[in-house]
Amino acid sequence: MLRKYRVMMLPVFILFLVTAVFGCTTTTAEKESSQGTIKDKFNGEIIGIEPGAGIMKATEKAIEEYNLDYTLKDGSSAAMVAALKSAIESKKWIVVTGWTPHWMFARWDLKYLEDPKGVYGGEEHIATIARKGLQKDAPAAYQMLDAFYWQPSDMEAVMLDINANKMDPDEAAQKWIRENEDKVKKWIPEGVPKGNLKKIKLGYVEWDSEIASTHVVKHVLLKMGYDVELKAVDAGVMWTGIGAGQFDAIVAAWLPYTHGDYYDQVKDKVENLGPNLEGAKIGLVVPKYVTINSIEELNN
Ligand code: PBE
Repeated sequence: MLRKYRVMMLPVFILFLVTAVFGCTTTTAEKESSQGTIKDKFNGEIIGIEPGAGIMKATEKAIEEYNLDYTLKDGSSAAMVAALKSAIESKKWIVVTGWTPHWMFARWDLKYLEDPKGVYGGEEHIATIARKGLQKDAPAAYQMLDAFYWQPSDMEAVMLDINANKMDPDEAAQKWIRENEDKVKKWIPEGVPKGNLKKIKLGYVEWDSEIASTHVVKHVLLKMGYDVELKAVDAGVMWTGIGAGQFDAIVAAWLPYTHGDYYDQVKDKVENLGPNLEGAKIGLVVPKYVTINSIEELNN
């Protein structure tokens, strides 16, 4: 009886074994396919910023040119950095629209994905643009804006104070001015009349880099005795605004590429005072632990 029972149980046991082994194999296989492609690891998403930014247009172009099966998420620069931070904390893969100068490169180990098709346009500069007539209305301010020129490391110092050290932009700008008197002195003209215009209106977008530069310029103009009004708007409004003379100046023109289209629409109506910073760059940025190196690999 006992023996008969054992013989009967044998197929059941075998069935059990087979199920266990196959069951296990299936689970592993399933796991592999869900972790599988590069695209899955990035959740099929590129984390973008404000809709009007040049880098958003460039990324749409990149999606087309590299045939990327990805969705570009828009939002804000702050939300992009928050997503990057939380991905890094859990070592997840993430790809964001990024730019230099930016404090995030000092804070985390990041890299640009190579862009063999040159969609993001290579190295560029940030220019100062004035409305026509500013030179006549506020000669000293105009000359200061024309002379304003600094290094990426200067801008990064201000950005880092604001973003990593949680300093107020005005405070961070004043601190940088205090610590860089020699540089600032060269921007302030001597013996040039202030002119009839007492209040200078600067337009900008709340990108971390532009918050830094615009606040530094604001405090230099205040030191010179002008009133200053800052107006935070989006990229399109900043450009139509300077074209229409609603702003006296902007120090946030990323050229020749990122804001190329915007600039072309107003270039006959404004005065380009040239670069205030050289060595700027935009592109797709990932944490260094991400094992791909090129935009082309995003589809793998
Ligand atoms: N940015 C920062 C801007 C210019 C400055 C790269 C986000 C843009 O894409 O328009």
